[in-house]
Amino acid sequence: MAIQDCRLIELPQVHDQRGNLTFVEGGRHVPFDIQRAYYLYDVPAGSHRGGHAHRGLYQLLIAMSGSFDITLDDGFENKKFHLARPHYGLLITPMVWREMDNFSGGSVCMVLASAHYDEADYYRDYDQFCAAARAAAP
Ligand code: T46
Repeated sequence: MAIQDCRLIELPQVHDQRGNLTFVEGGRHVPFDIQRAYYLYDVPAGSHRGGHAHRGLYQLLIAMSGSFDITLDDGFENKKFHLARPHYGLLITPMVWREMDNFSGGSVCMVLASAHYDEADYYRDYDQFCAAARAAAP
């Protein structure tokens, strides 16, 4: 897995006079079964989150409200995304380091994940992550 596999996914929107509705179906709009949802909210101005990579987890990050930046790094290259609309999700594949910052006031980040929480799936040390990513590269 590499940074090229991470991408913005445009989700369906149903518009009518009552507002908009967006939905996400596992295996259809995202290439994994959804096993967990969690959300980041009440994030103080200037906060940084992330600072880790996952060994096997796939995730879709959605700015449900407000906006924030995410920088991805696969040990070889970086790519920065700005999430600001709830009908776009950022797919993050395994073995990609992520850093999140520039949260706007009142922002909410919802994450759909391919597995239950498992601390053993995390790389939380950047040097260790880079060594593993480079060792696994073809
Ligand atoms: C990611 C970004 C976008 C749980 O107990 N269950 C959970 O499902 C999660 C996600 C976290 N936790 C615990 C683990 C830590 O003790 O909550 C605490 C804070 O987690 P963390 O420091 O990893 O939070 P973030 O915002 O830096 O990262 C999270 C996810 O962990 C991560 O997978 O990609 O959001």
